Amino acid sequence: MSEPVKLIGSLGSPYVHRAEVALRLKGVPYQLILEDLDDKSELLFTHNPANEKVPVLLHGDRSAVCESLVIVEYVDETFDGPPLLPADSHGRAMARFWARFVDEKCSMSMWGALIWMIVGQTHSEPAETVKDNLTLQERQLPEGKRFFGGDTIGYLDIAVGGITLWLGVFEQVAGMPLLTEEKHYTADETVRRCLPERGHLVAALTVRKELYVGLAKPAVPHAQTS
Ligand SMILES: N[C@@H](CCC(=O)N[C@@H](CS)C(=O)NCC(=O)O)C(=O)O
Repeated sequence: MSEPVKLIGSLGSPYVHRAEVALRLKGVPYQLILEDLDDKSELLFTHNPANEKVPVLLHGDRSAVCESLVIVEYVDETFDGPPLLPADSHGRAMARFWARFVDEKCSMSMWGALIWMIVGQTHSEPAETVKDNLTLQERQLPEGKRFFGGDTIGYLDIAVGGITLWLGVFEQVAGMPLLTEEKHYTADETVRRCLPERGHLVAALTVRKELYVGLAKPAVPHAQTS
C-alpha cells in the first residue's frame, strides 16, 4: 500500500495551491490539513520549525518537505504521472530560474503594488515592477504554446499560476486594473478543482484592507484611507 500523503495548508494561499496542483496533476491522493495562520498549530511548529509557513508536505514517516517549489519538485520526482519539469537539464535550469525570478521579483513587489493600489497610486514603482517582471517572464512561453510546459501544465506554469490569480484579486480589491489575468491555466480542469475560491480571496483581502493601508502610511506619502 502506498504511504499516506498529507498537506498542511491554508485557505486561499497561492503557495499551497502550487503543492495541490502538483499532487493532483500526478494523481496522488492527499489529505489537506487546514491551518489557521492566526493561531498556528503544534503540527505546523513541529514540521516546519524553520519558518512556520505553509505549505508543508508529509509523506509517510519521512521528515517534512517545506517550500512550495521544493514540494513541486519532490512530487515530480517521487510519483508517477505526467512529468512536471522538462526532461532536459537546460530546460530544467530555465524553469527553475524563472520560477525563482517570479518568487523573488514578482511576489514581493506584488504586495508592494497592492498597498500602492489601495491608496490610489496606480502608477507606483512596485506596480510597474510587477508588470515589467511578469512581461519579462511571459516571454519564456514557447512559440505557439499555451503553457510554459508546452501543451500541458508544467513546473513553471504551477509557479506562476497562483500568483497571477492573486494579482487579479488584488486588482479587484484595489479597484484598479494592473494586468490582464492569465486564462489558460485557470481554465484547466485539474487546476480548477483546487483553485482558491475568488470570492473568498476578495473577502479575506478586503477585511485586511485597512491593515495594508496602515502598513503603507510610513512608506507612501499622502496615503489616504478612503
Ligand atoms: N516561500 C514560501 C512562502 C510560503 C508562505 O508565505 N506561506 C504563507 C501563506 S500564503 C504563510 O504560511 N504565512 C504564515 C506566516 O508568514 O507566518 C513557499 O513558497 O512555500
